[in-house]
Amino acid sequence: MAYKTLEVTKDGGVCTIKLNRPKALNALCNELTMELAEALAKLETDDAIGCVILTGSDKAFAAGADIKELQDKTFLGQYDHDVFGLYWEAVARFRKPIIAAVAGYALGGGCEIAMMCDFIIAGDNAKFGQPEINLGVMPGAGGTQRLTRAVGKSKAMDMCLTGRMMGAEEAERSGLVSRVVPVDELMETAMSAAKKIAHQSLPIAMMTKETINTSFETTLAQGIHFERRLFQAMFATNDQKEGMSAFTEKRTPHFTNK
Ligand code: DAK
Repeated sequence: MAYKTLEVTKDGGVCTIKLNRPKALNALCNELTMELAEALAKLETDDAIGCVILTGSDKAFAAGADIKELQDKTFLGQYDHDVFGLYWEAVARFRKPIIAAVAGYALGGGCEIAMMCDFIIAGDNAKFGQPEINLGVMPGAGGTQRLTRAVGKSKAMDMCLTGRMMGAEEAERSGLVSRVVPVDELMETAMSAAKKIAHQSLPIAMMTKETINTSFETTLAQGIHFERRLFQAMFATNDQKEGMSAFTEKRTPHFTNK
């Protein structure tokens, strides 16, 4: 299906979703937001896809929510039609592995969406920020919560209160991104990571993701309990048998997602 604000391509178990509103630096308008949620919903049940890459252009991953659409909104307009709450959360709710490949600006909602992905690979020109305070508001799609969990209170306060941007090197040092690569190697690096993931057992990768995400919602003891149960449950899969047989037989495993 063709989208107006996204380019969606598939290659070897990986789907790449490229945000595509270059003139507005990929500002997240309602149309883009709804198309993104629709694309992810389709991928959720696409058996050929084991990993998704969410990316933008070399200049901007996304410069935030579309301020031109937001400026005249009222409280009830936001509350009754909570487009962002409803549809951006589709990224956080997505059950398969999803990588954000970020070059250029990831600001406001752009930074929030990148943080909803499982991990972020950044080009060396990436700039992360929650500059909403400059607009007379604050982050509204998880920025105050996810950024704080990623980089700690001091840096989250600094970024949300001053609105300053964080470069790629600082973002890696602070734990916001998993790796930084030259921007012209960004997609190649993200694709290589995504293909590696897509060739694993999908249910095992999904349970791994679910378990790591659980660590943000539980006590340590509950999280470890959850991990142990899922680890034990993995022994009910063919893929556990295949993975361990392949190791002992010194061959590459062939996972069937069963
Ligand atoms: N919205 C709309 N248009 C944008 C935009 C944005 N966020 N960012 C850039 N653009 C447009 C510019 O207006 C300009 O369009 P024209 O004037 O050419 O028509 C074009 O993109 C190029 O931008 P610039 O000329 O400004 O380019 P520069 O290289 O000079 O500057 C910049 C790049 C990224 C530093 C600058 O564009 C900038 O500061 N952009 C705004 C960044 C920002 O403040 N982002 C936060 C947006 S607020 C919610 C939850 C969450 C949210 C909302 C609701 N609910 C639960 C209800 C989230 C809010 C946000 O994200």
